[in-house]
Amino acid sequence: MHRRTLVKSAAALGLAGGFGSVSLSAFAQAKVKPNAKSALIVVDVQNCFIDGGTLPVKGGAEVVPVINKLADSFENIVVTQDWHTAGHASFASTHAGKKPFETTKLSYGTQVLWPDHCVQGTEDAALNKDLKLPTAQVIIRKGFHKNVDSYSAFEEADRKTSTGLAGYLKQRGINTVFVTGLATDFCVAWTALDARKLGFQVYVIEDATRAIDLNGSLAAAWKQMSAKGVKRIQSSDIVAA
Ligand code: VGL
Ligand code: ZN
Repeated sequence: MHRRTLVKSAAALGLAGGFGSVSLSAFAQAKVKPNAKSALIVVDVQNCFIDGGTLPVKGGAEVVPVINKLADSFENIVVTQDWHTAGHASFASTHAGKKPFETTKLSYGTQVLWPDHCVQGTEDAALNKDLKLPTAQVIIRKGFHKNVDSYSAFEEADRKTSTGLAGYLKQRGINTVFVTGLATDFCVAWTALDARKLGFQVYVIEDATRAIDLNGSLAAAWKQMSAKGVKRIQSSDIVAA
């Protein structure tokens, strides 16, 4: 770390001015410090994306304790839910002759087709019961227009329809988001990329995410995110392991 960065982070941590004895261990434990203008975004930690659900992400349950612990470091928490109609356009079963994980063309472009998942009001679409976020302030539901998917928490796949989240965050003075949840290469990545596009500082907390990894989608997502200035960090950068 360069000296100037070190001094700046020391100031940010409130350590400038004579607390020499605590400084080094404090750096090791908290390289990134969320503040009142930061929000934790918890993407789609729903039964559908966890073992026993309709579109399970490998290791999906493992993000839950990591996110629960991170929550203590945030004043602002946003939760999202994938919330599809029955017969949604993103479901393979809606398209004759199509199987899950194939693609089709919809009005807005290529759409990956998924197993039926996260149908509104079902237990499958509920937030995982082990997720403990009593201080979360808003739940954004997405993907509820039958003919349009929405991986991103900000904008639907037609690239026109807003979910309202950007306005909500901006009106509350939030300028930095930390994205976690499922899945790294779909809803997390699209949310992070849209947040950058909308002018937020963006961190993805890697060990608080798990991926679907369809045909190299995970590597592609990280490449795109890093090209757009999304910062890739670990939960240990924020809270002691
Ligand atoms: C997601 C595929 C379909 C996600 C949602 O949450 O990443 N992936 N719907
Ligand atoms: Zn979905």
